[in-house]
Amino acid sequence: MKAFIHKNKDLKNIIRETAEIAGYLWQRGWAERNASNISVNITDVYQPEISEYSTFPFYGLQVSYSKLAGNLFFVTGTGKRMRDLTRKPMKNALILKLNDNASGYWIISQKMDGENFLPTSELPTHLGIHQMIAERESMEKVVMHTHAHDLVTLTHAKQFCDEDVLNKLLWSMHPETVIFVPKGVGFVPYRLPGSIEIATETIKSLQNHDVAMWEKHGVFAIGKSVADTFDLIDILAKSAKIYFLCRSADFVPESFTDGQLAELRKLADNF
Ligand code: 2HA
Ligand code: ZN
Repeated sequence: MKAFIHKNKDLKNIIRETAEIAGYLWQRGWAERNASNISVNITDVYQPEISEYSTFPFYGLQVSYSKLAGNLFFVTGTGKRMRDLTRKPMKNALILKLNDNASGYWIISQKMDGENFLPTSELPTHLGIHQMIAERESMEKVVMHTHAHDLVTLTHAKQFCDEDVLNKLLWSMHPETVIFVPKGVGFVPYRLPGSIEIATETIKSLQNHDVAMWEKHGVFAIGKSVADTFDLIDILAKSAKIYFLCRSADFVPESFTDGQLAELRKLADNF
């Protein structure tokens, strides 16, 4: 581990928490092979001197993220496994710093002559979301993508590929979902993973929600910490699971009544 990480308690805690949660993604069965990726904006936690990074490898970006100029991110690596990240975070994730016009980044956590790797293939979506967060000046620091299969399964049925239908279903299965995911989920129709198109649609969706469901692929969520972000997905996945358990027991769930939902929503408002 690089000396600057060792010396920074806050940064070490973020890395430790990400490693722990990466293990949960794997245990949940949401992170097969290299599936899932996480990025954390660590600009408030660490700012290196230019002499510490100017000689490191530099990579250009397809799109410039002007609001993120000079920002630093802890990001999982492309092709890396969440289960490996749990044991060896800095061999499976990296720290990058955007340049002053945000047209590219240095990877400042890797050895110049070591076995280097690039950030997640979903980097355009991650940076686009962080840029949206910076524009509206809200407090989220974390973007998480994972293949939460109960939620993905829902999006294989046309009838659920609709934001209102999805939210009614997910809120009606479990009280926690109304309380902890009051903004519900956004729905992003199928687009090629890693593309600018899917990034654009996801950013649009996350303007009004903390979680966006990608049709036939996975979910993207934002939060203040890695644990909080995981919790949002975990709660929604629980709702979907209850629905499928009812259906596999061969009955249609009764769901909450409108009155019960309204009562829960009031509780959520005061939470
Ligand atoms: O990190 O999940 O969508 C790999 C993926 C790409
Ligand atoms: Zn994915």
